[in-house]
Amino acid sequence: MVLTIEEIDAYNAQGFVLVKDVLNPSDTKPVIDELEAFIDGQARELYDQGKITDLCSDAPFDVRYGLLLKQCAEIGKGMDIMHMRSPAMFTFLGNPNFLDAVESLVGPEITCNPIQHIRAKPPSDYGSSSWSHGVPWHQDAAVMMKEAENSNVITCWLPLSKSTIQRGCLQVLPEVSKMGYLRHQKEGGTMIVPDLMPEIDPVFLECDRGDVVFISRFTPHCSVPNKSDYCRWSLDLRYQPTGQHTGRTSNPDFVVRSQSNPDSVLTDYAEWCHLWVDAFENPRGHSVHRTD
Ligand SMILES: O=C(O)CCC(=O)C(=O)O
Repeated sequence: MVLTIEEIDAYNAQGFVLVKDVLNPSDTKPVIDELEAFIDGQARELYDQGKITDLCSDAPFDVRYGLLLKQCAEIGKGMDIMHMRSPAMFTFLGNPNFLDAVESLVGPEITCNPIQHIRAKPPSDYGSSSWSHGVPWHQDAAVMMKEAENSNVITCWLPLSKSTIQRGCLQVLPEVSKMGYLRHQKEGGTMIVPDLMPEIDPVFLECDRGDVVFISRFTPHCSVPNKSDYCRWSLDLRYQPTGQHTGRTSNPDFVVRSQSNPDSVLTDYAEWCHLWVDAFENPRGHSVHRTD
């Protein structure tokens, strides 16, 4: 779905835009099915090892992960895009419906930036899972090398289940992207130096599966712990014009759409897996956060 002129203008003015119903349920269903199968596999292994006693097989997608986490923190081990390297995820990264929206902000030559995550954000008092306690205020320009400061990397944040204030939805500071990069510190997790935090009221981006939040690399955003009984599931993916610096040279980027050179588009799933395995087995390049 292409964005309207109003949505593009809103993105340019505010540094973010929340677009409703970009995706159909059929766009994300294969990814959710894969996640459910992954969790089921992990749960069965932990059950066989005596580390959990209840498989919670009947619990829905936005409940089961939390119930399993309560029993064993190992449930989420390896659950991210680059480690799972699952076929439906690879297909989704090039989903034409989604890329039509991305093209509205990035142009027709599109590269998938390697900074990308699956986030399961379970109820924060159910145990420790990497994202359950939220993330501090930061700009995504700070999780990239400074060489990428001028790259038009756009964060696409997609809920796979309801994302509400109670579930710790994304918060953004509007219109701050115009200030460019703000200094970040390492203490407390990569975060904007507290004295430099603009005094602006945050916007809470409540949204649901099918919606997409587009955020500029200079838009401060954060999320707080999930206080509900449900798991907030999301993907955060990044896309950029082909040829610009990715800010993460240790990890593989690839072309997902090209008018000028259609043959450059990576459609080979095995090759995508190979690129990640090679990056892990033969480390090179840089993966640094831009903190003082
Ligand atoms: O999903 C969240 O809670 C935070 C996401 C985030 O910080 C990001 O995508 O850069």
